[in-house]
Amino acid sequence: MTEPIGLYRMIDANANRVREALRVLEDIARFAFDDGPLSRELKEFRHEFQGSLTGLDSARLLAARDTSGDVGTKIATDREMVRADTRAIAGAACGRLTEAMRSLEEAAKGVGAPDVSVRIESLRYRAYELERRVMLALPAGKGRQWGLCVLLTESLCTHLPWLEVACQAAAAGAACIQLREPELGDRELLSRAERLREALPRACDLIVNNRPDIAVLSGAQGVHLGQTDTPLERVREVVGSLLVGVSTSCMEEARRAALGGADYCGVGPMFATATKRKDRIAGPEYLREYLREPATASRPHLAIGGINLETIGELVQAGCRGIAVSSAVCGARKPGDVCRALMESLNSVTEGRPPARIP
Ligand code: TZP
Repeated sequence: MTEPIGLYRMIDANANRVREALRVLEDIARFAFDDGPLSRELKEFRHEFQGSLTGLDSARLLAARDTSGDVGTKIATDREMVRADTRAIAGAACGRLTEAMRSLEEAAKGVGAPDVSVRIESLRYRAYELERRVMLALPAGKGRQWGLCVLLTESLCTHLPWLEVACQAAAAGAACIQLREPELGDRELLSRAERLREALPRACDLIVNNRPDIAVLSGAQGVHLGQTDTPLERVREVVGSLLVGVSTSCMEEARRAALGGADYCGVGPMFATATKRKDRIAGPEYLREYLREPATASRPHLAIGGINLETIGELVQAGCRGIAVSSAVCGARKPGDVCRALMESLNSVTEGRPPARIP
């Protein structure tokens, strides 16, 4: 029996769709969000998908291709032409990916390739999981999901000058430095923020704690607010499109921050810490809640409070993608080494490696 050429066209077209959708997602993870582990995972998935087609006659697939005769190339909906932001592009690519896999699965059965169909089906289930990971990793606001943010406080820098700590952390890959000096006079704070912005690589964002004015004046990327600081909506009036992050310790605060347009949320305290006295420890369960609820999960997070190489494992297990760390980095003899080890732990689950060992 000769299989209908239409099924080969379906397979060819949908295989192309899958590859294209994966390429779009990979490029977003790589170029828009500098997310190495995620872009690697997507690349590996693309290669695996290619392998799953083994058994299909590739010459026959190519012979069946007829792009100019495809009646569908002229049909476009208005919605296809509008993508509000990078996240919307990723969402559309995820949808295309799983739908194309389903169509491919059916067509493969029709050309007598049930083994290909079974392989695609199991990859499709993984694609749903991948979609979840991608959409959680991509921020809803304009902020990106930082891996490591170092809270820089001079009094905690016991071995090296504060600027040296910041530069070593950034060189090791910290994506953000938050200048946190509640005791410092305005002039000195502004001067430090300016020195930091000058010294840090462009890839490393600078956030000023609780001082929208200093953030704007110094050319920082944003400001971080606590629950008792000036309200987010009022700070927006001053900082415009700069990033605004908000500390949260429960879902009610997190939902309010998300609704108010926070670009990221501090989520904590995860563990007891001497750096900031807190009456209540929110704990990793709060991070799990934050990541379960789409309205908050789609916003970048920074787990905070008592995070070090011993405690980070539990957060990674909870799905943590970003951490804010102060004493473990500022007080280290080699801040760069600690940053690298923390980031290695953070990425260990997605890369399938065990968490980094404590040096
Ligand atoms: N907010 C909640 S815990 C904390 C802040 C600012 C301190 C985090 O510092 P450390 O030393 O990493 O525990």
